[in-house]
Amino acid sequence: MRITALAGGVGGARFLRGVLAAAPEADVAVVGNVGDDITLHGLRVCPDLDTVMYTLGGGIHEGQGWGRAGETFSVAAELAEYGVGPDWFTLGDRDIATHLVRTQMLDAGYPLSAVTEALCARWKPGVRLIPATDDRAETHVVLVDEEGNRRAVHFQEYWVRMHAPKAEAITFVGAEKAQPAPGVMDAIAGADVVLFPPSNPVVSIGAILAVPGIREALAATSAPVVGLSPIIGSAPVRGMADKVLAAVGVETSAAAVAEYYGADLLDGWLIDEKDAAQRDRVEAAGIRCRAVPLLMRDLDATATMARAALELATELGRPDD
Ligand code: FO1
Repeated sequence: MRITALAGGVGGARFLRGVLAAAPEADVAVVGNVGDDITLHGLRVCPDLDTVMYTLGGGIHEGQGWGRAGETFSVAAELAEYGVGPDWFTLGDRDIATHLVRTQMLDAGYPLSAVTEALCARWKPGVRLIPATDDRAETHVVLVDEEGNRRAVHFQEYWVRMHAPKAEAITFVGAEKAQPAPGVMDAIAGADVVLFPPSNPVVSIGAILAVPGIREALAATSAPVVGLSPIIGSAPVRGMADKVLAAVGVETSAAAVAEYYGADLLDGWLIDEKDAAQRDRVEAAGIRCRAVPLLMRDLDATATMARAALELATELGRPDD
């Protein structure tokens, strides 16, 4: 079975571990978010691609869900001694090796998709990780800052330095000129099942959908597209989805996120049992809905979620349905 998943960072990567456990024989392609990418100290950092690569490759810092396990921070400490910032985004020594390899390959002219393939040759994540685009399409957040000035800040500054204050708008800078990376359209067209993991609908999945052609390919595919709500109750399981959903005028609820994606994209939607009362609203939007436990407490729970998503996809895929 060929599975294609659109994935952001921590939530997406953890869910993918469940997919691999639930369908060990499947051929899994992951279209990764590049909206979080940032250039720091001359190095290109791709947080969401690295989180998928490290998580599935066994190198992730489990507690954080990003960065390397067993990390040290000698370089960061030296940079601080030089007074070289930013002091709010710390790169670990091991992680810096990834950014050095990536940056020197990009500078040599390799596209990000080829760089990602080369990095994954070491980590062997067990999935084909493809960036949504080889072009730059960084997520910036429009807000009124501490001094009352309306300005756009890079997503990382919004999230890591400012701790996700009220956002007025989200922009994917340059996305309108970006092209899907080689392999992305084939991964969508050739999939038997497409999954939207419980990633951030706006700045992770949304940033991928902002690349022209990807949303259209998903709407056109005959494969069932099944998503899992990142919202349980009225709050995101992790991160700042509530803040960015508010910025795009969407209520923070499982049903509202399904409506945000729309029935042209989604065929099925898993919500947590706590939100079972919202099932009719999702079905009324033309999206098949099931209420199942959605907390990824451990690998077993995550594999069970993945199995539920694949079962719903199978049910949707049956022509008589
Ligand atoms: N998040 C933080 O809260 N503080 C950091 O200093 C930080 C550094 C960092 C370095 C590399 C990397 O891949 C991720 C890093 N993150 C950090 C997490 C990052 O903001 C998130 O992984 C995503 O961009 C949001 O999902």
